[in-house]
Amino acid sequence: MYQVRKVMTLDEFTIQELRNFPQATGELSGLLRSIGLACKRINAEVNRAGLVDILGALGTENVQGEEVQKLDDFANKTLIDLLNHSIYCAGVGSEENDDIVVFDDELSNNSKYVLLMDPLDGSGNIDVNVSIGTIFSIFKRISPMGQPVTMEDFLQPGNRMVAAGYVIYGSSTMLVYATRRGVNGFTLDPSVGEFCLSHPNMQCPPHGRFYSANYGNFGKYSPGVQNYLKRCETKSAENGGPYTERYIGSMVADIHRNLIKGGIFMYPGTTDRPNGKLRLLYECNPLAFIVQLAGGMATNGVQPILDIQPSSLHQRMPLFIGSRDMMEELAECLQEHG
Ligand code: AHM
Repeated sequence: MYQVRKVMTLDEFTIQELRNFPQATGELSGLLRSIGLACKRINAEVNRAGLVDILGALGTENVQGEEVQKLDDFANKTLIDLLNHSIYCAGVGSEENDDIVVFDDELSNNSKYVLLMDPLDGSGNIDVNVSIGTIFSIFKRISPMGQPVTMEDFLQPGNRMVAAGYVIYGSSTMLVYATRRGVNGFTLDPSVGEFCLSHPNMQCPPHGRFYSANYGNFGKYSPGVQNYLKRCETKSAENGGPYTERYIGSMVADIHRNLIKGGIFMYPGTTDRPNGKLRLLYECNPLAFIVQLAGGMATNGVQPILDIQPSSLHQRMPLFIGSRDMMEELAECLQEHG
C-alpha cells in the first residue's frame, strides 16, 4: 500500500517548540515565518538568475521594459518589506544599508526583537551558478519598549543572541536555524513551497577533514595561519592523509559543508586587511552561534567570536570556524607563532 511519509514543516516545528514554553508569546516563531517567506521569494528570484541574458541584465531593463533589480538589492528589499509588515520586528541592520533601518510605528516599537542580516552572501557567485546564502541573527532589544530601537540594540555581543540562521540556495534550498535548544535544518520542498525538517539536531563532527581558505592570500597571512595551512597540507589526500582543501568563496556554502561533514573555514586578517573581510555582526556572529551550538568552535584567532563587543554596524573581523579538533590545532599554531 502507498504510504505518505509524514514530514514536519517549519511552521509545525515552531508550533511544537512553542508547546514546550507555555510562557512564550510566539513572536520569535512569527519572525521566523516572515524570514522563511522572504527567503522563498528570494529563492524564486535566485532560480531565475540564469535567465537574465534572456530577460534582461541585472540593473538594466528586461524585455517588458521593467527594471531588473540586482539580486542583492532584491533580497534586501524583500526581507525589509516583509519584516516591516510583520509585527514581530522593531528594526533591521543589513549589509546593504549604511545605517540601521528603524520600523518606527506603534506595533514595531512594541516588538522586542531586532534582526541583523546579510541578505545575499557570496553574491559574486550569482553569475556563475554557485551556491549563495542569506544569513541572519536575532537579538532582544535592550532599549525600552514602546520607543524606536537604537544602535545599542544592534551592537550587542553574539553571546546575547536569541537565534540565528542561514538559507543556502544550492542544489536544494535549505534553511538552517539555531536557538539555544539546538540546530535544525529544513529543506525547501518546491512542489508545496514548504521548508520541511530534513536535518534534525545537527551536530558538527569533532574531527573534520575539509579545510577552507583563500590560498591566493597565503603570502599575506600571519606565520601562525601559514603554519596551520602547511600542517593541513601535510595531512592532505595528496600525502596520503585524510584532509582535503575546499574553498567555494561563498561562506554559507563552505561552512554548511563543514558543519555537515566536519572541517574548518577561515578568513584571516591579511597584511593589507588586518581585520579580514567578513563582517562581525551579520556574517561571523550568526555562523559562530550556529556552529557553536552544533558542537564546533568559532574565534577571531584570539577570542571566541561570540564574546566580542561590537563597536560598529559594519565592523570586519577575522574568522576561524569549524570542527573542535581542527580549531584546537589551529589555536596551538597561532599561539606557537605569536
Ligand atoms: P560578499 O559579502 O561580497 O558576498 O563577500 C563575502 C564572501 C564570503 O561569502 C566568502 O567566504 C568570501 O567573501 C570570499 O572572499 P574572497 O573572494 O576574498 O576569498
